[in-house]
Order: sequence, then C-alpha cells, then structure tokens
Amino acid sequence: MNSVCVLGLGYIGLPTASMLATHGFKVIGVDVNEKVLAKVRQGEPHIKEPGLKTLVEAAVKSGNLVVRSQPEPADAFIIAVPTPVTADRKADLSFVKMAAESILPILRVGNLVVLESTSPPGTTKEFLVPLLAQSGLNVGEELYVAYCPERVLPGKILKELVENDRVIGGINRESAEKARQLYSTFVEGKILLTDATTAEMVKLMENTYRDVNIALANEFALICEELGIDVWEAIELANRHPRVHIHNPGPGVGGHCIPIDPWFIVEKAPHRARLIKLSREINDHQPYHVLDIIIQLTKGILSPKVAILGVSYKGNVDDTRNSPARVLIQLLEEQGYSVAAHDPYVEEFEYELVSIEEAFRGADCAVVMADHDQYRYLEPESLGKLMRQRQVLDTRGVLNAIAWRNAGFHVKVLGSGKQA
Ligand code: SAJ
Repeated sequence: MNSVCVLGLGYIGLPTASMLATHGFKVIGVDVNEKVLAKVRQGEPHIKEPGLKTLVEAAVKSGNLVVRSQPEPADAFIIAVPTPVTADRKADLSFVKMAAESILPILRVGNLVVLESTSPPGTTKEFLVPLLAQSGLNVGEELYVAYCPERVLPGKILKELVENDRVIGGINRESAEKARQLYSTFVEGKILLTDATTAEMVKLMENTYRDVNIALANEFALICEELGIDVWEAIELANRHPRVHIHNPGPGVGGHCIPIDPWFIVEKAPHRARLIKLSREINDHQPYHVLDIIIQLTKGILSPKVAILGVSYKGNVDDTRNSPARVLIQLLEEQGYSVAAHDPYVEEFEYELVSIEEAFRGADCAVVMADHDQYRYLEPESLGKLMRQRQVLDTRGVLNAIAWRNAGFHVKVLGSGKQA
C-alpha cells in the first residue's frame, strides 16, 4: 500500500491524512469545501489543534499530501465525513453516501475502503457494502471494506491518534487485516480486530458511556444543590473509592460526538435504550438549569446584563459545535437579558465576541461556561470594578471561590447547595 485517498478533511480526516503523509504515504486529501482546500494547500490547518499546524505543514511541504475537490485513484480510501443527526434523531448518512459514490468510478481490484465516520451499527455491512458493490467489484474478495472508528480527544488529537488502541472491524478477516496493515504504520497502541458491526457499536458505546456518566454527575449536582451539599467535594471524596469514577457535572454536553452518538443506538433499539435516552434528556436540560440559576441571581435587576465566559463546547478548544453556551445565550436573549460573550479560542461565532473587560463591563453576573485554563487565573478584583453587581456563576468548578469571595463577589457554583 503506497497511496491513500482521505475523504473529508475535518477534525479527523485532516490529522489522519497528514499523519499518513508524514509516514511515507502519497495522500490525496479530498474535501467539498473550497476554503478548507485553499488553507490546507498552503500547509495551514483550518482548525486549531495543538501540533496540527506543524504536522500539516510538514505533510504538504514534503509533497506527500496534496488536496483535491474530487477523489483520485489510490490503494486505500478512508471516509472521514460527518454523520450528523437529523431533526428526528436519526443518523444522516448522506455525506457517507456521497463520499462512497464519488469513489465508485475509480475503485480498483485490491483496494481497501475504510469508514471512520461514527455510524449506527450495521451501516458498513448494510449501507456501505451495497453502495460499493455498484462498482462492479466483488466486495470482500476484490474490494476490502472495514470500519475503523476514530477515538481521539479534541485537544489531544495528535497524541491519541498515535497512542490510543485502535479497533478495526472488517466485513471479513482479509479486510480487517488489510486495514491493520494501513493503521499499523502510525498507530503505536494495540490494534484489535473484530467484525464491522461490533466496531460500530464499540464506538457508540464509548461515547454513550461518557454521556450516561455525565448525566449521572449532572443529576447528582441538582440533588446536591437541593440538599445543601457541594457536589464537587462529594465527587472528589467518592472518587477515592477504588472502583468509583464519577464524571464532572457542567452546563451541558456539547461537541460533535457525545450529544449525537447515543441517538444512533436509540435509533436502532428505541425500546431497549431507556437509560441512554434519559441521559441525553438530562444533559440537554443543563443549560435550562443554568438559566434558572441566572434568573435567581438577577432577580429584581432592571435590564440585567450577563457576561458569558467561554462559548466553545469545552475547555481549551475552539470548537463551538453543540456548545451549551450557544443554547444559554439564546435562552437569555429570549428572556430579555443583554449578553456579552468572551472566548479566548473561538474566532467565529453567531454572537459577537468581546474582550474579557468588555464582557464584564456593566454586567450583573459573569457565567463561566467553558473550563478554559485562562479562566482559572482571572483577577476578580480588577474585573469586579467593571461590573454593576459582583456576581459570578461557575458552571465548571474552575474558579477559586475564596479569592472571588474575598474580592466581594457573590459566588454561585453549579452543583453546590452550600451557603457561602
Ligand atoms: N463533559 C462534562 N463532564 C465531564 C466530561 C465532559 O460535562 O466529566 C462535557 C464537556 O464539557 C463537553 C462534552 O461533555 O461539552 C464532551 O466532551 P468530552 O471531553 O467528554 O468529549 P469530546 O466530545 O471532546 O470527545 C469524545 C471522546 N470520547 C470519549 O472520551 C469516550 C473522544 O475520545 C472521541 O474520539 C470523540 O468524543 C469523538 O470524536 O467521538
């Protein structure tokens, strides 16, 4: 195997294409977005991710990574396009379909096609294989097909792409072995082989495990608020048990994976997936709970202003997809609040982003929505002077509450029912 065509140059496709290119493969990176192509062509990633700029630059400079708007013949094809969720909570496989159809005319005997996009169990065998069979090749014998989910954590993509164990599900043993050959060129973790449908379920189970656990933490937070307990302290103590690992509560679950993937299980087994569905609902409700706290904090204030700190879906990333802050800002505006938002990472957002001082100026409450490291080191004394009311709501448990209280702030921490 010498050449790989990667379809979709997003958060997964671009790092993977660049990684393969720096490991000696001739890589054709394909994307439908002209802006993405233009940037990558110049060796510039279109997403912020530690180390990615250096990697993309090296890949492009070496001549091993070229970008195109249409796929070109190669030994292997990796499909890394989005699989969003539709309004009725089903997987939208239209991008997978488009990608598969686009390679039909160029597939050759001996090619390998790998699907990396998160998909409902059965997608590779029941959706992708019949599509690829339209090439006229005998799928399984002349054309190898595998499902190999990505498992990398945004913020640590490059490290995890190499170090994480990798699950590969083949439509048959030969397909799985072929895919192993490809991934073993850069994966240092273990490569574990299974069938395609199991691999699809494994991916969904990983993210669902996280979603359900976060829902449990969020439920604990609501309960602790009512019972006068600090959930953060309680979790820390409970996690001293050797078999307990409670997740962190927060303002909601965002990103492009965890709020979506559980629905792909629900889609396939709606009557069985009760806990999974309930967890989704619990986590989706968190921004509404944050709104309720803000309403309490700003009761009686005329034309209240709220400063939102962090609009990305989690700390230290620039990604705002499904960000709980977006939901909260919309709810606040519907309630007549004036909102000023700040984020040190995000460049493009539907709502205007301002400097930290502008966000605090005249505000009646500042709300930490993303756990960016910078927010741990904010100076409450100087920021407090800019505010109309010294109030802060920490939905991530990142602020030094004592320092803020010493600066005259009323500090509310999500999940804490303890009176300050
Ligand atoms: N969150 C909490 N509490 C927690 C952990 C996370 O509220 O204890 C929130 C975050 O703030 C964020 C959301 O959940 O809004 C998701 O963040 P995350 O860090 O849990 O996950 P992602 O979406 O950045 O990446 C996940 C990872 N999956 C798992 O850890 C099982 C990653 O390994 C996957 O590759 C990625 O989804 C993906 O692409 O599927």
